[in-house]
Amino acid sequence: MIQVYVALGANLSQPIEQLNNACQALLSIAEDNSFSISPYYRSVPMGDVQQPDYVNAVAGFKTDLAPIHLLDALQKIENEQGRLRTLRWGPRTLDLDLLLYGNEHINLPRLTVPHYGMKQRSFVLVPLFDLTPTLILPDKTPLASLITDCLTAELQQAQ
Ligand code: PH2
Ligand code: MG
Ligand code: MG
Repeated sequence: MIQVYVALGANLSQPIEQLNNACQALLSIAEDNSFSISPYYRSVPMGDVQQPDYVNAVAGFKTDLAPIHLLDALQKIENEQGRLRTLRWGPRTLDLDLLLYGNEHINLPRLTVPHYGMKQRSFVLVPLFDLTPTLILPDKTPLASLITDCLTAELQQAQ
């Protein structure tokens, strides 16, 4: 059984509800009593596309699924929630990104873990820190060393 972390993001079609529904779906693939979810944060869109603010969070849970099967399960949840995505970096109803799969480094055509942008993104680092403040990343960086006031100030509590 391996501990995994998944980033959740949505900025269309009632984003908070999208995240609530995604949590129910993730709960059903998580090992019993292993699921936790961070607070939801509102964040300004990263990238050049004009689009609504995002609601972001991070979920952590344990699973026996192999990385590619976990990715399949995440993409199935995205599709079941009517994922709309017309543009790379553009607005979407639900985005589930696999951040960490234990301490493994995975480089497959469909899947790169750790997620390539996670160390630069406040909307990933801050909720991940809420869940597991003692986390050491696979490259041995303590998560706490990446958390700054400036980063935290980029986010607002959703709801
Ligand atoms: N996701 C993107 C592009 N830009 N900006 C924020 N704030 N949050 C996201 O989840 C996000 C983004 C593409 O996945
Ligand atoms: Mg994605
Ligand atoms: Mg993403």
